[in-house]
Amino acid sequence: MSETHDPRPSDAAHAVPARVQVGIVGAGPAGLLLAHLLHLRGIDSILLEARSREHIEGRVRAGVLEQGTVDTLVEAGVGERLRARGLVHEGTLLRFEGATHRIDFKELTGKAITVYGQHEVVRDLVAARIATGRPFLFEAFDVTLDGLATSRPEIRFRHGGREHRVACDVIAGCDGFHGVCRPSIPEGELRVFERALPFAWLGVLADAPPSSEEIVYANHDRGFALLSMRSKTVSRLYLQCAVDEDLEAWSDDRIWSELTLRLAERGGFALQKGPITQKAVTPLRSFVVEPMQYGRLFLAGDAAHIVPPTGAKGLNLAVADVRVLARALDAFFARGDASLLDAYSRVCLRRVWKVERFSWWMSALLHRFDGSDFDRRIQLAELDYVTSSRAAATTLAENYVGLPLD
Ligand code: FAS
Ligand code: PHB
Repeated sequence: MSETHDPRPSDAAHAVPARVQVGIVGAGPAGLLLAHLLHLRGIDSILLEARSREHIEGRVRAGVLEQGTVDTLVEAGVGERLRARGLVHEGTLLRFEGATHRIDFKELTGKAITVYGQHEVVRDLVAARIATGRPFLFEAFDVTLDGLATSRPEIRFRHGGREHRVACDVIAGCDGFHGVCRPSIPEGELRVFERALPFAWLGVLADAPPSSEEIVYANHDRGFALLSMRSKTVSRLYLQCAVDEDLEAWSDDRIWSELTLRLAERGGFALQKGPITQKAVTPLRSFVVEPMQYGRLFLAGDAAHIVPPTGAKGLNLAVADVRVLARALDAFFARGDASLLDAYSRVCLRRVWKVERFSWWMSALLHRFDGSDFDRRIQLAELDYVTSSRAAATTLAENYVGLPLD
């Protein structure tokens, strides 16, 4: 696929309007997709991102897109590279006690997933935003929000050495777990639900052809391992590690050696190795705030919730939130109907909690816990049940490919 040269932001994209209908903080998948869906509905917005374009387009994170996410991106006109480069998977592999079992998504649900890096999704949406000429500012610093409980909230920020303030009708907090929007909500307004897992993931990106056509989830006595990919020549792999794991203690050789042990198969399994180009340790947590809104501020994606990545849900949940928010904002601006905005949290949280449940269940199924021998037997029995019962396999499959979108 020949790479068309992405347009550079026009001057219009750097012009800061005095007011907009929607101020969007954060240009990850949530903020970028919301900006595009609003554009398609003729709703104006400003999109503010703290980091540089190069940084957000190079940030390797999620890799699995639900069918609904793919459909959303294609319907929004930003799915061309995704359709050309995405790897469609009709199943996934669970490996435990040296044996491999396939969960056949297509046969069980009629759907598939697509492996396509989050950074590629971001790249496609950045190009689409720039092509609209609407305000899009990278390296926007010191964002603060005011007047959230009024009908004219404001965003203040610094950009290009100047202070700016933009009056909005609505603000979308799409600035991720560490952003400023959620903390801008007054103390006592939010209820936080949080649970940390007692381990983390050491994730690597490697210039090595994937050693499996489909994603492999391995539950091994030494710990969990995941074999995924970004293309036919780039592998994405993860190892369960300690929460405070010292990355410096993990040479490439040690990583490959541990992955080889954990992904081993009774009939032999050759793991293709190659130069590791990125490595990082990511903590695993579940986190939800209720409600996901306050006054004219609406939180979407990681700003509102975090799931352990075992179920490959983080990015997909952000897309689901944004679909609900875009439809609600369309009703608000087109007809003055605020009912969908009022229902935003309730509608999103129904899916959020079902996805939290699935992500937690997948994490409990596949990782090694310092539990009793009894716990280990129960875990292996659950794996045996999931891979030998159509009903049990269907529940995994229908959650993994994505529950129906609202
Ligand atoms: P994001 O965090 O992607 O985007 C928020 C954006 O807001 C960022 O660009 C940030 O720079 C910007 N921002 C923050 N503060 C700001 C401020 N004050 N002003 C302006 N901009 C600001 N999910 C999976 O499904 N599978 C995975 O394997 C996986 N791996 C992950 C690895 C890591 C290290 C992390 C952190 C997350 C991972 N996730 C994974 C989850 C991830 O994919 C998120 O679910 C997804 O990025 C959610 O998208 P957003 O809600 O847009 O948040
Ligand atoms: C990935 O490819 O990054 C990936 C795949 C499956 C997961 C999590 C991450 O469950």
